[in-house]
Amino acid sequence: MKKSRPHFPKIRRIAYEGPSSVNPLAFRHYNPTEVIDGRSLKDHLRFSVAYWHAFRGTGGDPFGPGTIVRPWEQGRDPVSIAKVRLDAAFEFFQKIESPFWCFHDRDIAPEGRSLAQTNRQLDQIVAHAKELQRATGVKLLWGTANLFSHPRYMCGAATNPDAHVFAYAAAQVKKALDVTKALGGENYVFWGGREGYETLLNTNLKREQAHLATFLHLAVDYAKSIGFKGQFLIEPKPREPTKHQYDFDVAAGIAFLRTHGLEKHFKFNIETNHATLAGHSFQHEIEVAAAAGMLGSIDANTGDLLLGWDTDQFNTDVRELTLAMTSILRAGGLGTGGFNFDAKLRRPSTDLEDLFHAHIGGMDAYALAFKLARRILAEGKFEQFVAARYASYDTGYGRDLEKGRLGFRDLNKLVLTKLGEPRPRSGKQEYLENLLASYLNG
Ligand code: XLS
Ligand code: NI
Ligand code: NI
Repeated sequence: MKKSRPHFPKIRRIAYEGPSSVNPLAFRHYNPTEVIDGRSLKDHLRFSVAYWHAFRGTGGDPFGPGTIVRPWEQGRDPVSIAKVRLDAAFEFFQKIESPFWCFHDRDIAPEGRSLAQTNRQLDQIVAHAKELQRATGVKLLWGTANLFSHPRYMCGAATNPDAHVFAYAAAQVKKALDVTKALGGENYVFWGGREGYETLLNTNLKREQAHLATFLHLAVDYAKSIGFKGQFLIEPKPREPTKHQYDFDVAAGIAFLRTHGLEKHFKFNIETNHATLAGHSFQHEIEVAAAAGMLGSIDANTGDLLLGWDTDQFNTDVRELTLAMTSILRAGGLGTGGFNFDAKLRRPSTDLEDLFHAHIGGMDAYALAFKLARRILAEGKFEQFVAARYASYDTGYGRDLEKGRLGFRDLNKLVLTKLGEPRPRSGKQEYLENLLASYLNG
């Protein structure tokens, strides 16, 4: 492949300089080649850059247009621009030491006048992406289809009241699965962008949910037919853009998948900002998915608790990430998943360099959280506390109870004849919070 001139000429590959470094363009905690338990940190963390934010984000918001102008966005032919943009992106992935990237079909290639033309354009870009992946070693964490931006999807895709739109969305996802497979994607994500409703006055909720399930079954069948082995992931979000989205949170997602016989085929892609929009903590959503054996991947970002929407900021809150990481590690990790920075620059962050600062901050925070969580788990103080807290279920009548050997009559007799009144036992929250702080603050 011919070498073009660099798109980030002033920035070299970001190096690890250690915790005492004051260089803002260096890693302080993320040392990609550091080997832990026989695996490099790069392989443990499986970071990914989100193409839509990093390379299609312009800083636009409902109150004004974009502010971010990239030097490579020049020319008339959208397909040629898309190719150069991809070159810039892969230079960035390498310089920021990200082993993966993620995209929506419409982020990487422009929509044409017909689906056939759109698909041809997508094929051209995918061929180029394949070449760039080969040349750089950067891999595809997941692909997905944008079923929410085009006006045809204003009332949903799989849940659209018009079967014609359902059919169109199916055709689009068929193609998105083809290209995700062609690029070796390790997962495929369904985020139900407009799969919900604005008002129940015009909505048949039961029928829409059944259509969504049908759509997912068809996707599973098609993936099988083409030999796509990637993991399917549902990304829950309670609202935005619609008022109510069917994949509200992980618990609603599990209920939906089980109701429709889809639970074997899906896991969850959990996004921090979506968790908090649903009124949960990030760690809560991870625990709920892990308890069901359905923890898949992470969309790494954060919201702003003073704002009620998906602000998609880079997360540098080591406390929150350490808690999340302990739950992830305890669950056995993310498997084929990874940490995808579904996060964008603030509107006034217009320098090319800002893209580096943003990802360095996110990667360093996750790397530090990973190390802290490993220490916490290795020392096992919280695990021991929690185990002791439930110890009454390990022996005697507590064990019989867990095994289903006792009924209400037995328990009633036990209390009346032997046990009497339970003694209060402290939950020791403040002690545990101090213990956590001692790990975080050294
Ligand atoms: C939007 C979602 C979206 C998905 C991919 O809120 O986070 O970016 O991750 O469609
Ligand atoms: Ni996301
Ligand atoms: Ni989001």
